[in-house]
Amino acid sequence: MTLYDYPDCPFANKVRIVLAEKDLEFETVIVDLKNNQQRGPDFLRINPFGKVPVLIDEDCVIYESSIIIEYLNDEYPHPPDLLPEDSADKARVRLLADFADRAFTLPAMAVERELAQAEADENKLQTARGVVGKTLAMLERELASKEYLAGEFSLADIAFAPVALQLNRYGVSLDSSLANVKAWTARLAERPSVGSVLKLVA
Ligand SMILES: N[C@@H](CCC(=O)N[C@@H](CS)C(=O)NCC(=O)O)C(=O)O
Repeated sequence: MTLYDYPDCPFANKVRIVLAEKDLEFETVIVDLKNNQQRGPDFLRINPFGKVPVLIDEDCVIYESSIIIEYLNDEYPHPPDLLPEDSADKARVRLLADFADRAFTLPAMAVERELAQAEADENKLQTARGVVGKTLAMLERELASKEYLAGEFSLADIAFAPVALQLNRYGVSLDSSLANVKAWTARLAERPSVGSVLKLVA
């Protein structure tokens, strides 16, 4: 198995956590995003969207991190199963995982992009951090009576973990109103899969 990756890409980190959970061996190919290797013809033949991560498993080429992690859970069903059994619960996990990509990881990356500018646009920063903040408040409510987002550890937790455990990178901190989120990030950090993949700075 080969993972086309880029260091600290939160989407690739979701995949690496699932690979670690499943104890799967893989090779890494680093795509040089800084020099636009993802826009070259060789990479676009692998992923027409020109983005990492991409997973190649024998003759199966998969891109989009949410599709890759579902594939890994299907193809390597040995424990842990990272999706619940019940269809409605499964749909809920998928909704949360999709929400993580759209309303947490993407705005967090927008913050990072802005911080990398010589002069950050304060309005853009505030807007993107505001979206991250609203999602943290939603997580706080979700986690009121649960250890993990779906009760048991699942793909939903994995989808949030790369940003949730590296909030300092985006200039966001967990204040006292986010006690459930704080306890959840501590639980996530204790998992060997998560701890081995993420540089834990939150
Ligand atoms: N929806 C994609 C997003 C992947 C993505 O945005 N990857 C970034 C790196 S973290 C990338 O490849 N950026 C290169 C570019 O957009 O040119 C997924 O979930 O896999």
